[in-house]
Amino acid sequence: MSRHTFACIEGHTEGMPVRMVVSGGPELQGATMNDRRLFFVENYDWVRRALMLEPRGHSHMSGTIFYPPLSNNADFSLLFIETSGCLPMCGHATIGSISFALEAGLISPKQPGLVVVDVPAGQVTARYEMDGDRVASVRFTNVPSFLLHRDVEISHPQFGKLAVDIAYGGNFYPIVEVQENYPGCEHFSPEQLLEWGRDMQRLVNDAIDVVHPDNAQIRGVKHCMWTGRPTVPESDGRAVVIAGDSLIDRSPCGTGSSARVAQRFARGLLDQGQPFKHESLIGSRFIGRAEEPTKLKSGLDAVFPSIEGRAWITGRGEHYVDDAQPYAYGFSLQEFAK
Ligand code: PYC
Repeated sequence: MSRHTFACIEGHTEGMPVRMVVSGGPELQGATMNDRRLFFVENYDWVRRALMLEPRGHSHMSGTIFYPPLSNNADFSLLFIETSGCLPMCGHATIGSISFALEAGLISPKQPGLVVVDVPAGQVTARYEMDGDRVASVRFTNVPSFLLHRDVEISHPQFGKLAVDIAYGGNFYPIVEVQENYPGCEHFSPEQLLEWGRDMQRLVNDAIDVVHPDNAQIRGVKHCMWTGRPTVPESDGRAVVIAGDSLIDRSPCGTGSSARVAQRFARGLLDQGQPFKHESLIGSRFIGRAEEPTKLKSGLDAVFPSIEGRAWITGRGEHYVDDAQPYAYGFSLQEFAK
């Protein structure tokens, strides 16, 4: 019989859960965080399942494992664990983990006000503001983000013909803007958007091979962004992001907002540095900015987006994974569905 204990900081970023494992995470092998992510997936995926799925988690759970820095200039490293797998990058979990690490005293940044984190997608730099001993906001600069395909025609079972942009912000997103056959996310229930978002992922993957121009290992669509009208005039846009089969982001989604910033910048709808206040399903907000234009190695135009948001610690937990427990390694209801 074996028993494992995971100590976690629990909280949320703009409403979206972040469970950060601070002790008990497995030792990983590999030169980069992406190599370590692949090592984890191969050898320790049970840790992700046990901590993200039921009965310890739920279908909208999301988390990270906190590790020491890999690069000399970094303050720490992160592995992202989700209900759907291990993403190369997760924006809301980055904002949450930086806030938690600072507030819990797990890091003392080399340069106050600036945190550098090694993540599987590369290195992320973030500026943060303190309010007493609380982190008031975190603004991270993401990996180069870009609009890969414009106006891809998709025949959706619910809406008929839709023109969909496919943009990258650390993950690929089909972005559905309001158009003749799609009136906006505010007209539909979260359950409908989830189901139709699953359809959209499948339809896009059937229609085109979505591949990162600089890294053929990054391919395929596992998310969908339904946009719509914001609930307050101060916001510039609204999005409901579906990830994998079962997750609806409660935040505006960090990588999704990065993809939307890149899409709008490429289409001339957003200027460099101009704030884009992006609202979520529940009305929480990230501020996205197109910080600096760049080019991919392949020559495609891209941009470094930044995403600013807030996170809160709601508690601390110890989770036991014990062979003797029923459902010790987690389950999702989908696994039982016909
Ligand atoms: O914030 O990047 C994000 C994210 C990805 C999936 C859920 N949230």
